[in-house]
Amino acid sequence: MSINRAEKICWKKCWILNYVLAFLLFTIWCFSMMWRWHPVVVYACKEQRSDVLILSPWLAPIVWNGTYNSVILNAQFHQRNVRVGITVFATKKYTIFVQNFIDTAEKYFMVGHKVTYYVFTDRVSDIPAIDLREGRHLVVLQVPTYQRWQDVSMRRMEMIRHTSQERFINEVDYLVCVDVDMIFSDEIGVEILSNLVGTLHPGMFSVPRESCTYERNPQSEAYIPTDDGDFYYAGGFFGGTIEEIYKLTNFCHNAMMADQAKNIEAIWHDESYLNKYLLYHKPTKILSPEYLWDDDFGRPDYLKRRRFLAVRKNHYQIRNRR
Ligand code: 5GW
Ligand code: MN
Repeated sequence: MSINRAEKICWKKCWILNYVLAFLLFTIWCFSMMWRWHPVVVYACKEQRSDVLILSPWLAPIVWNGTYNSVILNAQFHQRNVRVGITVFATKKYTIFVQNFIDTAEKYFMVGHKVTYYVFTDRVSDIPAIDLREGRHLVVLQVPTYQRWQDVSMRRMEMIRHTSQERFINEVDYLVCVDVDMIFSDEIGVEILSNLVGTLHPGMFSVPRESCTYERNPQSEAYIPTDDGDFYYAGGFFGGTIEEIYKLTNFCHNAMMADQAKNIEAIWHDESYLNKYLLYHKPTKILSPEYLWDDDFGRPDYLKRRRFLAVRKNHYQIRNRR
């Protein structure tokens, strides 16, 4: 009888002990999971933005400072050994911008990744030899001189389309196509890479769509009705995979040629055709104006970084004299 009672107490104790043990193990497991995820979650959410739109209605991320983690993204893109091409046009006097553009890009653009600069110019001998970091190359490509500046700007589409088939497809995975009268003044990395990428125009940010400077002439191939349009994209910064860039530049060039045959030209030249394309072929990623800023637009609160800045130029000197 007494032995039986002793056994019962022992079993009771064992059950309590088991519960305590299970609870302890569960707590340890919880802590280990927290430890595992803690740094990432906290770091990624450190500066979550609530002051700006960070997701488009079709669920494309809008890239702002504080919305991504470069450590994670760099690891992802290194794993894929991604090669990035950057195209820039410098004809006539615009060759003077090349040195500063590349010098600052060496400091800030895709640091640690494989980069090829493609400089299109009509003055090959004016392009300086520039020291580049390891894994980075400069390719200078000869292009014709166009007299009208509108043609200089618009013909970029045709030349990018042509070179996509000829070279880019064999040499790089992503292409970034930008203006040359710019400098890099903060980091621009793989957070900008995606299938099709447009950049919000710094001057048209937060403007209602009916006030955006889309082409409003129904005769033009770039026509966008006043009750349509979402974002207004800048002509000076777009990107994507070579296939997507081919499709984009092919559309823009063909649309320009169709308009030319009708003797019309869209209000903002290549930018108008780009906006038409991106309205009906939605970008998979959108860059905030951090990626294309001009100090003429001031220093609004939402702008935490100025990564790619327009160089102030003397319009008369740079454009009108030889
Ligand atoms: C552009 C306007 C007037 C006269 C000349 C040009 C011009 C532009 C040029 O002579 N050479 C040249 O290479 N370009 C290319 O077109 C540059 O890559 C330049 O960044 C781009 C767009 O022209 P921008 O930068 O003058 O236009 P905004 O709208 O940025 O001022
Ligand atoms: Mn420019």
